Amino acid sequence: MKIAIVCYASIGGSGIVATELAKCLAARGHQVHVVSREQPFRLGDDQPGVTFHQVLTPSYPLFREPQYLLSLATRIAQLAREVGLDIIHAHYAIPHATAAYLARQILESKGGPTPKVVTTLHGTDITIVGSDPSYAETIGFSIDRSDGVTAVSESLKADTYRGLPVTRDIRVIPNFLDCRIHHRVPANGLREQFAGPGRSVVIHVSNFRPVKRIDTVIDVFARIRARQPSVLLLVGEGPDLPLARELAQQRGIGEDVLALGGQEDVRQFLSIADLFLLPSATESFGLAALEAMACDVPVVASRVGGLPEVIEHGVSGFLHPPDEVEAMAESGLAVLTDPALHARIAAAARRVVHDRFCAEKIVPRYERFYEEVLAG
Ligand code: GMT
Repeated sequence: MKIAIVCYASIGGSGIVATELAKCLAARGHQVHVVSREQPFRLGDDQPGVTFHQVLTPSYPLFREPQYLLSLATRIAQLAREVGLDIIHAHYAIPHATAAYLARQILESKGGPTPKVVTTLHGTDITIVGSDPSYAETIGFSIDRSDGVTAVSESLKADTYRGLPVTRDIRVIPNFLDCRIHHRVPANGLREQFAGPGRSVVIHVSNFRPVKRIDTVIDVFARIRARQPSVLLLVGEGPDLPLARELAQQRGIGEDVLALGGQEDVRQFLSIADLFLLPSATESFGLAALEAMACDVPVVASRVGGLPEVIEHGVSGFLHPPDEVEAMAESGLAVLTDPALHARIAAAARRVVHDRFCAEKIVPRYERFYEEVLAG
């Protein structure tokens, strides 16, 4: 098949999943075209079977706003004509589902062959941004007009019907990892750079937006550190990172909260961690949690959205209501101070990833879905 994957290139789960899907589909013999504003950071320069197509959005002094939707739709339509696409797969509905819909309409109007549009819903494209009254009608319309729609969890599927004017079928295809690559790697002295003997390493990886509740990350960590010597590694960038630093200083724990910025290979840092904190307000799936679990790191997370579809409380991690900071700290302390419990949870977490969320289990489901959509 000839497939265009349309996605965000910035550090974020939807772009990561789209890029990994592109690589896996190419490895399975498909011709894959990635369409984005910049090259996604996990794509790498020389990916056999994958071609990157940059979307250029010219500026014009009259416009204050970049017209990305229009340049993206135009680029997709051009690409479809150039290579004869079978599928346009839009990851994250805003504005990708709308751009794909427009591109298909343009192609249809010219009477040439028309690719099918598949949209994958990822999270805030539905739960926070997409259901905002400023967007809901157009986004709902674009999703409904896709030829096939998938969501990354049952929870997100339910949120879509609740929050948007969408009536069509939605297939749940969960996120995945390349398990051959994504696992615990040797530490090679990295841990000693952050924590001496007897100290635990707690980690949080995100794009530091309000939905990640960075204040709660600091709060839970402060409670853990008061009873167990530990450091907190913050991996990623985003608007709330300064808040994390400020709160850590205010609480007098600044020297134990280390911001490492965006990292291309998060595995290295997950592989030296003992505990992952994810107290998000909402999380349609929690790819960051899955990455931690694949590296044998127990996760303490909020019981929200799709996280219960990934983590079983007390078995493969811990889930608490987002405001139960004390309970999150207690679960964190339990795994950090009880090596047998830590080993049990880490092993169960790794098993969950291997049994349910490896690429070889999930990518064929996307292929079958494409075939169904192409068959109409
Ligand atoms: O929706 C977002 O906030 C952005 C998106 C992203 O690109 O990082 O994250 C969502 O998609 C990920 C990949 O499917 C999921 O693992 C995240 O849980 C989800 N984020 C939220 O729901 C907050």
